[in-house]
Amino acid sequence: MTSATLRRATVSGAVLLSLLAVPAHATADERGDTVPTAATALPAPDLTGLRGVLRTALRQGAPGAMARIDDRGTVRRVVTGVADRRTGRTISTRDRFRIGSVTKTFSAVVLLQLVDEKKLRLDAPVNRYLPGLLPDDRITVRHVLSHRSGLYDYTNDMFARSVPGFEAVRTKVFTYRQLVNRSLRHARTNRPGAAYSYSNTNFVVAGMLIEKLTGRSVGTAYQSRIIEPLKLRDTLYAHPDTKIPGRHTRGYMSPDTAGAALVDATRQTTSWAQSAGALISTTGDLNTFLSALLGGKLVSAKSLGQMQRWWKVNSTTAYGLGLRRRTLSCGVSVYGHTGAVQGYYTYAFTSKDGKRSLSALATTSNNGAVLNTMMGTLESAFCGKRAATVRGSAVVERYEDVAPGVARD
Ligand code: REY
Repeated sequence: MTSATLRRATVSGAVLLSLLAVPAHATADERGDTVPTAATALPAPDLTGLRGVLRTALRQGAPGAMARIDDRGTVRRVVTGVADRRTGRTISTRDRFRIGSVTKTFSAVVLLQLVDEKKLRLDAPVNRYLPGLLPDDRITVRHVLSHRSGLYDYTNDMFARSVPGFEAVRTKVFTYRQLVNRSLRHARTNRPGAAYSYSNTNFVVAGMLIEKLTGRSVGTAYQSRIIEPLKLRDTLYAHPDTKIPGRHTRGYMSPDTAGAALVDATRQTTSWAQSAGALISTTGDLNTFLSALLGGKLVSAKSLGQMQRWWKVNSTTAYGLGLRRRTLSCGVSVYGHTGAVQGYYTYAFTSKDGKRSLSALATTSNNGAVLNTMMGTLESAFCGKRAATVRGSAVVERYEDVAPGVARD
């Protein structure tokens, strides 16, 4: 069977993995998985495929979907659907939206800058900087930024019932400590450092570290350390304001009960997330941010190396410090994060050298089908026509970026 026939056939995850080309000069990382390091040219993006992915997301219930690729100065934009179901305005890549956990990469960058400034040590206990905060002195800053602290994700029970859970916190303003306390009511998920378990609590602790070490709010830290230097004119930390200022797309959460109306989730404090997920941005700004990060413009080479000490999560993904690596069906690895706040699913990833970036958004959430479909935007943007496909849509593994129970099948 040729690989072309294989790609047309129904491909299982195992077969798909055997199609991944791993060059002989791959390096072993922290957990021993292999990563291609050669700077091979990327295949051209497949814009027809990208459009198909976005249309599928619409069919599956997203009111709007869009993607923007920035590739060495060339910008490509694909949009479908509406920014506002009431007015019917077409969605635009200039629209701002809630980026959810892509915020975690911003928080990690601020902390790595503080490491560069010798104000923070990755292997020091969190409790050295925030005395008595955590019940275990062995939990380090590195454990927190790599989701290996074992701190339970308080959003699991907060959003066990998606719509009522959301409505209960939509306009609430939490202190960081209240969020950490919600986590500490539960047993830890693992011994410090021993296992990866995605948890928003980690990046609430990250926010507390930022505020303790800078003496200013996280919003000020993002502003002065990332947003201003990179001139990200559409990126802002509005917490605890409920509005998205300026031109933006609305976000619509899927209801828990089939057939019920979509919930307009645009207005919310996002206080349940804060430094774990409350930033607002655009596809263009996210591409600029990730290109700058992987291009070495935000943290020192040493710190960028620390952010890329990978912990294997599954066969195709690994987590560093506030940064995820995904290996796509064509063997290309991409670096970035995903976000899932009510009404908005975001994918923001860049190539190893930061020179090609993709940011994509679907304006719905609580819809596992759309979440998985949107992963196909990475395949189209970085694998082009080499993306493995099954009956026209990109082959992707199940989504594992958010806390258990976040996506719905
Ligand atoms: C929040 C719930 C999920 C989303 C979360 N988001 O941890 C962080 C991220 C900041 O990764 C909500 N899901 C939804 C549920 C599931 O309510 N029961 O999909 O709208 O960005």
